[in-house]
Amino acid sequence: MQRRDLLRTLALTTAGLTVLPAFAKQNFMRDIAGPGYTRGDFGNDFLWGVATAAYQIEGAWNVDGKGPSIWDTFSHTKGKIKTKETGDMACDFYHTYKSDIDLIKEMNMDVFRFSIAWSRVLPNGTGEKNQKGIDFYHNVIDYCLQVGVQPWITLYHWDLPQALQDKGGWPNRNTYTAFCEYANMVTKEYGSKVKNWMVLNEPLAYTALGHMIGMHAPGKKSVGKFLRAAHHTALSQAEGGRIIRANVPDANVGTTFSCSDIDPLKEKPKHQRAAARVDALLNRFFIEPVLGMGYPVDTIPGFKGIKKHFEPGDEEKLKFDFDFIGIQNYTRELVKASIFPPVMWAWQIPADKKPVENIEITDMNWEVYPEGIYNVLKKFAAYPGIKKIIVTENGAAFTDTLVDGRVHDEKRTKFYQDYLAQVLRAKKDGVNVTGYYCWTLMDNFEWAEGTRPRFGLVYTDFTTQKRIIKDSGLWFKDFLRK
Ligand code: IFM
Repeated sequence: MQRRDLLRTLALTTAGLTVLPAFAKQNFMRDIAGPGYTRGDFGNDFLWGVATAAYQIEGAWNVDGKGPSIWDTFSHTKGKIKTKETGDMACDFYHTYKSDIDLIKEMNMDVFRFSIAWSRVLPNGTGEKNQKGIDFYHNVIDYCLQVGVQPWITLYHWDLPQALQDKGGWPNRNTYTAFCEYANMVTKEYGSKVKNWMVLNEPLAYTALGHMIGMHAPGKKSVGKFLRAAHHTALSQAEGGRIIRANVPDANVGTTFSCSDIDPLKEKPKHQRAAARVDALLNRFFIEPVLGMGYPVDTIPGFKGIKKHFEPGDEEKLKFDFDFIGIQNYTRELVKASIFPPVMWAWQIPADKKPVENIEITDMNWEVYPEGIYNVLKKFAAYPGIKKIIVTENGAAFTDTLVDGRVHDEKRTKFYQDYLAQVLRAKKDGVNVTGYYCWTLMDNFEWAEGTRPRFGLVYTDFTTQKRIIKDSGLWFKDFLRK
C-alpha cells in the first residue's frame, strides 16, 4: 500500500519533480549486526503474530454467495492494477486456511490477525446474511483455537461491499449506519469465541488513496469526497469500538493507524511547516478525533471543510476509549515545501530520490528506516489516553528467489531484526507496547501493485498455491521457540 506516496502522487497529477537541494542525513541504524536480544527481553506476555487482510489472501471472490466488493470491481477494471492481475484467486486462503494456519503455528506465532470480508457475510452490505460466508469465518476461528493460535479480527480492511458503493460509498453517511449493522452482526456472531478486535485498518489509506488520489478502490479523485469519507470513517471507528465493547464479553478493543516518521528536508521553517502538514494528515488525522482533540485542520486549513459534514452530536460520537491502538509503520518520510500539491503544499520525496547516504530501499520504493518505528511508538504513546500499543503491521517487500526449495531472504530477516531492536528500545524507554505482528504471513495480492511485491514470511507460488517458509520465517520460528 502506498499511503506515503499520497502527496507525491497528488503532485504528479499537476507537476513534475522539483530539484532537490543537497541533504545528507545518515541512516545510522544500518550497522546493527544481529538481533542482540531474545524473545524473553520483550516479556512473557508480549504477543507475536502475523497480519493479513481478506481481499489480499482469500480469493473465492464470487464463491458460496459472496457479494462483490469495491476491490473486485476495481481490480476488474482495466488499468487499475499495475500487473493486470485481480484478487480473484490471491492465495486461495478460502480453501487453504487450515494449512496456512498450520504455518503460523509452525513459526511459533501466537496470533493470527485477519479481516472479515463484509460482502462475504452480508452480500449487499446490509440485510440478508450469507450463512456460508458466516460459516467460513467460524471455521477459521475454530481451527485457530484448535491449534492454539489466537484469532484477532479486523472488521474493515478496505473491501466495502459494492452494493454500498453503488449508493455512494463512504462519502454517504448511510455507509456509517450500514457499518454499524455489520459490526453488530459479526461481533454477536463471533464474540463468544474471539476477544481481540480491531475496528478499522489504516483509515487514512483507504479514504485518501481511494477518494482523493484514485489509486485504490473506489478510484475517486476529489478532496470533497475524501473529507466526507473520512468523517464517516471516523464516526465508524468510534462507534465500532462501542459496538464491540457492548457485544463481546471481556473484549480487547482496538483499531489501527498507518503512521510514518516524518523529517523536514532541512531544518528551515518552510520545510518544517510542510512536514507538520504531512504529519497532520498521515499521523494525526484519525487518532486525534478519537481522543477528543478534533481533526487537525488548524495545521491543514484546506481540510476545514470537513466540519460541513458534522451533524449535531458528532463531536462526542467521534470519541472512544480504545483498550489498545495498532501502529503500522514501514518507512519514514522526508518532506520539502512545494507549490504542489495544493492544500498540502508539501512534497514527500520518493525514496530513490532522497539525498540519504547508503539508503536501503524496498520493492515498494520505501526507505528502510528502523529508527522510525521507535519515533512513531514514542509519538503515539505520548498522547494522553493511549493505554496500550501493538505493532499490528510491520514488514518489507524484497525480491525473493526460490533456490532448491529455499528462499534466502537475508534483507527481510535483517529488516525485522533491526525494526524489532527499535521496538524493544521503545519498550525499555517506557512505551507500553505489548505485541508485534509481521506484515505478512505469506506473499499476497498487494492491492494496486498486484502480486509483484512480496512481503510474506512464507513464499507463495501463485500458480500452484504451494507455500515455502522463507529464511525470515525460519528465523522467527527459531527466535520465538520457547
Ligand atoms: O498490504 C498492506 C496492508 O493491506 C495495509 N498496510 C500496508 C501493507 C503493505 O503495503
